[in-house]
Amino acid sequence: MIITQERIIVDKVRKDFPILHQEVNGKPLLYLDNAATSQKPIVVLDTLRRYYEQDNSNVHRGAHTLSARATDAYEGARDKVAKFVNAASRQEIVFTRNATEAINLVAYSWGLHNLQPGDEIILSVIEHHSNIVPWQIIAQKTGAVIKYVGLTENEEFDLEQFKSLISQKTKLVSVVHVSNTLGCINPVEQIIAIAHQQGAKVLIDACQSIPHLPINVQAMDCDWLVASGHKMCAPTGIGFLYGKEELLEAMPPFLGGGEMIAEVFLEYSTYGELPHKFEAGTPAIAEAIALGAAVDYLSGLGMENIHAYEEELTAYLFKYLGGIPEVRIYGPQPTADGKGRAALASFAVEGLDSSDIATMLDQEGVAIRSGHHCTQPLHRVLGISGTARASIYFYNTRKEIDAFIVALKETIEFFRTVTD
Ligand code: 7TS
Repeated sequence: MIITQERIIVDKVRKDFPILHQEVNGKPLLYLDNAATSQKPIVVLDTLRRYYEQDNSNVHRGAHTLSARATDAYEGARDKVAKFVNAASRQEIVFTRNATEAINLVAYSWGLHNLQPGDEIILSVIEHHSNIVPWQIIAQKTGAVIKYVGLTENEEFDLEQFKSLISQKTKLVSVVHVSNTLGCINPVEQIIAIAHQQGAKVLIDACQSIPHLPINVQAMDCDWLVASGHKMCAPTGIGFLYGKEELLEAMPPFLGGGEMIAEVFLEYSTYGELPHKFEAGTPAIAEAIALGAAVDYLSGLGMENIHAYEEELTAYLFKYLGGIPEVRIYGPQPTADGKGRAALASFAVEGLDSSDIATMLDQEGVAIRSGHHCTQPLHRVLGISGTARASIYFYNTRKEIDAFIVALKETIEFFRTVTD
């Protein structure tokens, strides 16, 4: 199916999302907080319900039929995720609670055991807190040093500065693919190639790219990639780590317990095969199976189609939001046809607090995020304490953007008259 026309979205796709069809504060809900979490299509909701109604059981342990069904569905979801990102094998996909847990897994398992005093970790000032704090903890424990890539004048990842920071001392580069605040799309293929020339490993935070763009981990050649299911139409409580098999093989377990062992003795234990070595305890079974359903749903729409439609909406959003004189949008400008950045806009309105804007818009049924979006260091670099952020997904429409712009203009006008 090709989604390039809004009619198809309104006629078909929006019907798949029951939550969108409601009023909030007496106005039709206009959900523009998709970078925080996406809504869930019926097929995902049905998958959760069907699992609990028909198959609920624990995985990898029972000889009975329900356990076999639950195990097949859970492992089937792993196959779907592996295919979705084009992993070389299913062993390379480890289910985690979310991207944050996946980054911590790499930090504690690989970082703690491979970094030495004086080794360097390169991050960027654009990173979400979840790709900063775990490395700060590991740097404190190992004596490794963190270096940060800054911004270009265009408010994008400074590739030239990255080239000047990287050296033989760099052991790890951990960077976001698409920024949740600036919306810039980082040149990850180049970053990875440069890092590999110096012998450094690369982790890619794909939280804001995988819901919107086709991802191919083999083509990208990243060493690890992390994502959260809840931003890509799946439930909360499920995410995943992709890792190259030989790397995961060499990494010690992150958490110990049931599910991840081969044999346990009183003195020591041996560990299970990949990926089970990293999945201690009863996993989020229903959520993982529902992630598989979400991946099927997204593949059915076509990631290329989703990306193309979102580019149209990006161009539209920037034309009208950027056209409001009091508004300053952060991050790079898209091209006239919406290319070159993600479908979100973090913005400030002169003299207005971002939380006041979001609270006022909520009265009009418009859901946007305000504050630092878990990128406090980036906001400090930009010299601001917070921004308002409208973030789009493929079920949004131009009509909704129109309604958002009207509501925002009214909000700006309201505050102007109150302060005058
Ligand atoms: N990395 C990026 C780029 C993110 O945008 C987020 C969440 C995370 C990591 C962490 O994801 P989690 O599922 O492990 O919590 N970003 C946002 C946001 O922009 N607004 O709310 C959450």
